[in-house]
Amino acid sequence: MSSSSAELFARAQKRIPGGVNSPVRAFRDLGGEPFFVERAEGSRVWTVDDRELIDYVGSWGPAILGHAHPKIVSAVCDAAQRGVSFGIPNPFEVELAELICAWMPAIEKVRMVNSGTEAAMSCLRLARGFTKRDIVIKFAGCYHGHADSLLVKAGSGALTHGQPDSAGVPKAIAEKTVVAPFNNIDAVRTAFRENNDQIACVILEPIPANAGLFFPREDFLHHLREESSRNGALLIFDEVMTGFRIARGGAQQLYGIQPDLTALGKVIGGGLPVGAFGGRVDIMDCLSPDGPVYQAGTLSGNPLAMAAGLAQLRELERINGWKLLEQLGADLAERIGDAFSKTALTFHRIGSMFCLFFTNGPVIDLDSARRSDTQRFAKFFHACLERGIYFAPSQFETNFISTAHSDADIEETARVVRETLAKL
Ligand code: KE4
Repeated sequence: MSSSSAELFARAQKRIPGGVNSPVRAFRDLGGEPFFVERAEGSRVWTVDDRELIDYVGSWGPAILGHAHPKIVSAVCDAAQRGVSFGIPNPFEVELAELICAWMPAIEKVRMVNSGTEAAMSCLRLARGFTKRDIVIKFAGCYHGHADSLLVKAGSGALTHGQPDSAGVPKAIAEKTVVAPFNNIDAVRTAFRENNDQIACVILEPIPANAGLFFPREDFLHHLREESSRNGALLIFDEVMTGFRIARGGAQQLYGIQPDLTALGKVIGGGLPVGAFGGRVDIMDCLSPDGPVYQAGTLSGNPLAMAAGLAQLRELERINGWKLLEQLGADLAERIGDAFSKTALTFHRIGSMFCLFFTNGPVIDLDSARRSDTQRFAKFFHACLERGIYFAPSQFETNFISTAHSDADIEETARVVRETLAKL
C-alpha cells in the first residue's frame, strides 16, 4: 500500500526543511498541506491519493508540451543509453546552443547552466565584469532566482541602497542593488542620476510573472533600452519564464527590444535541470576560459538535459505550439471573462500564461498586485482543487497552459472557475 500525501508530508517534514525542496510547494500562503504526485501525463497529474487533476503549474513552466511527452521521454532514454553525464563536450550542447542563437534575436553566444538562478546570477557577474561597475538595478516584484544580489528589496531610502530580502544576504551586497518600481521609468532615470556611472546593468522580467502576471506599459521597455545605453549599463532580460513560451523568440521578439544579455531556463530543459545565459558576443567572450569573468558547472550541458531540451523545442516548432497555446489561452479567457465583470477580479493573460488577481485592479506593479485579497484567493484555490483543477498555489504566481491541454480541459476549467466564483 503506497503512502498517502499526508503520510509522505509527515515523513518529509522530518528530513526536508518545510517538507519541500522549494518553498512555494508547501502551500504555506494557502493553508492545508501539499499533495504528492504519483505520475503525470499530458495535461494531467495523478496524486498518490489517486486523485486526477488538470495541471496549470506544469512544473512552473517547463512542461510546455505537457507531461511525459513521448518525444522527450524517448530522447532522454536514448541519450541515457550512451551515458548520463560526461563533463566532456558533447554534440547536444552544440545543437542546443545553435538553436537558441537562431531563435532568440539578441543571443549571439550562449552558455548552459543548471537553473534559472545560475543563469541570472551569471548575467550579473558578467555585466559587472564587462562594465567594471558594481551597482545593479532590479524591479520590485521581479524574481530572478535566489542569488544574494537579487534577494533584495527596496531600501528605506527608495532608489538608493537595497536591503536584504532574506536572512543571510549581507547588507554590503544588498546595498549594491537598487530596487525600482516596475513600469516607472522616472525612477530608473533618478537611479541612474544618483548612481552616476556606477550602474553595471538593469535586470528585469520583461513580463513580470512572479508577483502574479502583469505587463510593461507602452514604451517602458523601449525607454529602459534607451536609458541603459545612454548610461553605459547593460540591459538584461530574464526570460526564464517567457523564453520560447510567449513566442519562439520570447519577449525580445514580441516587443522587438534587444537586451544585451538574456537569462533562460524552464522550457529549454524539457523538464530537466537547465538554465542558460547569452547575448552579445563581445560581452559573452569575457567569460572564462576566453576572458576574466569566471563561471563553471559540473553538469552544465548535461547530455540528457540537452537532449530533452532539443526534443521539446523541435516539437514545439514542428506543431507551431505557440499558435495552439494562443488559441487555448484565448478560449479560456473568452469562457471566464464574463465571470469577472460581476466581481472585483482582474484576469491577466498573455499566450499560455494567466493569472487571476483578487483585486479590481488595475495591476501594473508589485504594490497594486499586493492589494489582492489572498484569503479569498486561498478559498478559490482550494475549491478548484477539490473539483480537480490545480492552479499555481499562490496569488503571486502565474499559471501555464500546455499544448497537451484539450478544448475539453479548457471548458471544464472555465466551468469550475465560473461556478466557484459564483459561490465565493
Ligand atoms: P530556478 O533557479 O528556480 O530554475 O529559476 C529561478 C527563476 C529565475 N527567473 C524567473 C523569471 C523565474 O520565474 C524563476 C523561477 N520561477 C519560480 C516560479 N515562480 C520557480 C518555482 C520555485 O521557486 O519553486
